[in-house]
Amino acid sequence: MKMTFRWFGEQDSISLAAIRQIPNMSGVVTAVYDVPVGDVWPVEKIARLKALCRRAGLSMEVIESVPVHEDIKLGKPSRDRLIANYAQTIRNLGKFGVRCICYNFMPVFDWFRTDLHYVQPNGAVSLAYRESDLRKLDKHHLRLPGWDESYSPEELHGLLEAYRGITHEQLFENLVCFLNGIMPACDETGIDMAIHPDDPPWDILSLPRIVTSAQSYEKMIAAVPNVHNGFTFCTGSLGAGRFNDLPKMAAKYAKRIYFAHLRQLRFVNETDFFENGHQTQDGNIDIYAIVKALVKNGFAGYVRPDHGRNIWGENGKPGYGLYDRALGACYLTGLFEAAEKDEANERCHDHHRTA
Ligand code: DNO
Repeated sequence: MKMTFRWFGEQDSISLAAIRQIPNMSGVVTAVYDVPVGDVWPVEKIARLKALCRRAGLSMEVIESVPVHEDIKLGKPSRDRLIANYAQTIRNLGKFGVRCICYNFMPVFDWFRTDLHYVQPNGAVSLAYRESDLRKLDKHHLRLPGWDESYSPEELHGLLEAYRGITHEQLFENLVCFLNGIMPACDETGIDMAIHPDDPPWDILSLPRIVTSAQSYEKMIAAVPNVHNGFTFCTGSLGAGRFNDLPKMAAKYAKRIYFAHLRQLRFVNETDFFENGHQTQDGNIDIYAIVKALVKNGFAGYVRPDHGRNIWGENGKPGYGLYDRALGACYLTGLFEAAEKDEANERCHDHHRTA
């Protein structure tokens, strides 16, 4: 396991020096933010980002995200050129030691919450999701901090129209076409693609969503068996669906999970929840069981603490303050240390028993 931390580039209010001081921090997960979606990331920009990380003593082996252009998701004629551009970006990233790319295939919107400032009884502030609030939202004026894309109201309207009539099956076929187009670049560079699940894992605002469950994982592996076609196991996204058994999924796909986003949420009813500190006792996601399942089944990927609360008076980007994510990183490091040592001991006992 390699512990990492998301860094939103030079615009991030959190410095690389601060990230470096978090115990056990190996590197950052970052992106080039000033290239339009669909264009090739120039080598110079990647080199600059890498140099900043290296100077701070941090690696840059994971990119989150190289966004996928909507025309690719929609299967438009321009997709061939856009997929070729994406493949070139992969090749460029490969020159700088990148090992894993996190991306998503959610139409139009990335992760989705209805409240960015949910104040908990203890004063901590976190993100929350309420189904009734979703219905009240004006879907033509949406923007969440942390999304890689932003659209004007006109663009948004056009996109929502373009998705009318796109079925789950078509969207899935477009995903397969995209993956088949970029796998040669992954084979060449050794870069693993790690798809982020849809968050929340069901259709929202009449848009189809296709990466929601163990069945989606099965379907993706069957369609594109190449080992570079893998997953970002985001416990907060998949866990918002009560139908998902996360420890079971972690065990089954441990070797295809190249990146784990570990975070917590607490349900307040069947669909509504708020996000919380990372500890297992703080919510409905059994982080302890997930870490154990990953370790036991050969997980060798990257980990990052995910959305944290804003605590201790911090007024950070919602979900992405420094303090609570740093606490999360320490908690996760402790769990991994225990699980890895238990696993090593068990192997040793098994060896002696059979010797
Ligand atoms: C949310 C993040 C997502 C993720 C993208 C990957 O906090 O995990 O925005 O970066 O879905 O493409």
